[in-house]
Amino acid sequence: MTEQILKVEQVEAIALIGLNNPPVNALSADLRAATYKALQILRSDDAIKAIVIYGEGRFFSAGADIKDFGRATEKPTLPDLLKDINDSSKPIIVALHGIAFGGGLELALAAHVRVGVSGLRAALPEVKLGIIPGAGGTQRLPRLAGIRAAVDIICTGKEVSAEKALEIGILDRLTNDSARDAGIAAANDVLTGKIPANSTDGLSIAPASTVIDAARQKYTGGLKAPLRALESIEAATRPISEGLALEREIFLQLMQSDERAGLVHAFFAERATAKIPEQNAGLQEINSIGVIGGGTMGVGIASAFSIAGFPVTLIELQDEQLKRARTIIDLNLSGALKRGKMKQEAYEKTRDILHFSTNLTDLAKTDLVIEAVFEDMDVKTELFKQLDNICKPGAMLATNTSYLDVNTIAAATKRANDVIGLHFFSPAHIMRLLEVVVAEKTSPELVATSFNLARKIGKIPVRAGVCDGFIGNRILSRYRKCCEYMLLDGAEFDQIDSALESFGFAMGPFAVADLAGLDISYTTRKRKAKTRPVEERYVRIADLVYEQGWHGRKNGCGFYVYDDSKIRVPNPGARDIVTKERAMLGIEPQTFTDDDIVARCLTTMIQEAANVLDEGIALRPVDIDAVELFGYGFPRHRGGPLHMADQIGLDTIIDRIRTYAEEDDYFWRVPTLLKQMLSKNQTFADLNISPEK
Ligand code: T1G
Repeated sequence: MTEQILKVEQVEAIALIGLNNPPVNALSADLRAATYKALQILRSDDAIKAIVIYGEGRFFSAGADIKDFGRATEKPTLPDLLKDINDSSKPIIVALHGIAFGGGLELALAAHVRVGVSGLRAALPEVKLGIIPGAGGTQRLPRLAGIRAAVDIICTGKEVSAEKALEIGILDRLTNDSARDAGIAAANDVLTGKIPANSTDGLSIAPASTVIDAARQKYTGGLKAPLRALESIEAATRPISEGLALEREIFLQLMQSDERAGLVHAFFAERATAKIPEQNAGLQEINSIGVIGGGTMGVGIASAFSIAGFPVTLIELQDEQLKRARTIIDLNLSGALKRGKMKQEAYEKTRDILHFSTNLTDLAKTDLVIEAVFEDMDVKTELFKQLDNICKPGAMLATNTSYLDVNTIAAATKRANDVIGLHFFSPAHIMRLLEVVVAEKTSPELVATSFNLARKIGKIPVRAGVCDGFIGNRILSRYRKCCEYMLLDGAEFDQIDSALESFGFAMGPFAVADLAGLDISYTTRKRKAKTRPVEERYVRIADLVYEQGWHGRKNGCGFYVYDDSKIRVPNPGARDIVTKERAMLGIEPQTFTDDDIVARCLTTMIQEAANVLDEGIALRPVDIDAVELFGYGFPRHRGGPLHMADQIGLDTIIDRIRTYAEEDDYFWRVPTLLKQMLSKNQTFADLNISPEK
């Protein structure tokens, strides 16, 4: 094991330890044990005068092995290993390239000299996982870079460039060599006295209470980790042993928190969705993109591909609409440039390869065409018939429909295997989720190609089957209905919004409805009225609000009244509508606590998610969590509805559904899958490991 996981060699008086634990050089128990042992052997060898640690492969290290979280830590722990490094009688030089995150960076901070290779990205991202650096980061980073920089880096988890790391004292030197060569050169300079080798733990720093106090005011977003990190950083002015002990105590406490479990689940969810049955299918070459429709979605999709450097042709019916689309795409591209998502050169090149046309035949040679026109089946099928005639054989044809039947759209062509759903979320150049909707005849190559493309444009693809609303909108529709029922039955709309916002959603459902435009949802409801089951309760409140001419934020009034500052105040007229509607239906308003509101919403999301899973619309529970986290604003630290279902317990969920069913046994029915899981004592996490039920 030692030989494989570490590459140890000697160059004259210098020993080299190469970390070799693909794919990310995670500091697993085996790697720690091997490094600890190698250091002992090398230190006892008189021929060795200095030791270099570097990373084999793509980068230095992504830090502790996140898969080990929640398990007992095997010895030596990372703090043990790092203390051993700091206390080493022989100088230890760490050479960093690519990525040095979390425990990887902490390892370097404990060494005597740090040399970086250009392009290095350093970070202590632990707060993003609900914990604080647990191997000296909160004590050693302040000693090297000062409290202000440490607070900024640790409380946000943000990345620091190689240049910045050099400037603030994390690095002693920055080079363009390979990490191994840079390490050897630095070790030679240490041995000849050109670079001093210092013990970080021996450094002391002055208190900076104003910095800490200001940060305390800033990190009040409800997450525990940034505030606990501050507590630990504050202790860096004390002797190192005391600071390290406090850091460890906080770290171990946070390791047990729901916040940590949720954030780690979200980390793995982001990556798990890529594992699909089609992952080994061949890829189609996609070098040009056509987008049809210059509305919000079309413009966002065109921007997303342009930002990633693809040549894009956008089609609209009229010059006027094209002009508007061009202006917005320009704004999106310059925004991406400003945010550092694009380099200047790429920005200019992209603008050169962005075309606008009113002529569909301009897509004749395009590799991928995405339709983002009006959400109407007749309009879409007519367009796909035309595309079938215009597009070259083998071109990939995608619809951005958010709920229509992709099988029917595909059947409008004579090449259904070339048709797929690519459901983007608005604003499409920002939102990370992409539902890849696989229709009956969609070829595996198309699915694999879509996943590959999604990654290239920075999206998180989730595989979905065909049904009304796919994964996300189907669950959203249940959630909204549940909120409307509570509104009619006695909760006020602003209470529902604020309860869900306190839970962690950026906006509650009624504020979202105002933002999206009450006119849009009104039209959708009217269109769906014919197919609405007669047994289903229908709440007219949103219709009545719209019929007053209140369209939401766009005309300053909806459920709320908005002034120029966009501060919302409940609309008394909307309140009045609610009261009258309750009275008209003879409903005696009941009291809902904030907890009741959240419990009902979560329960119905879980209920619908279980049906989505059972019908095979989603591959695994984790795919549903990913959809909710990356497309629907489900709070990341909660991990997603099915992660929460496991925490709450299936028996509780089922009990809740049965209790709510006493009011409405059409809406509240226990899904078959939940009953089966309960009888087999299964959790959703079990289904992630083994997709078959
Ligand atoms: N542990 C375990 N697995 C990891 C991992 C880690 N730290 N980092 C990545 N992976 C897996 C990942 O799940 C994926 O697996 C594969 O590696 C490739 O990753 C004591 C306690 C490093 C920038 O938070 O930010 O140190 O899906 O697809 O795009 O204080 O991974 O292939 O099966 O993301 O090139 C702090 C998290 C740990 C770093 C590489 N470290 N990782 O991105 O590849 S806590 C982090 C990342 C800690 C100490 C504390 C990124 C990356 P699979 P990938 P990538």
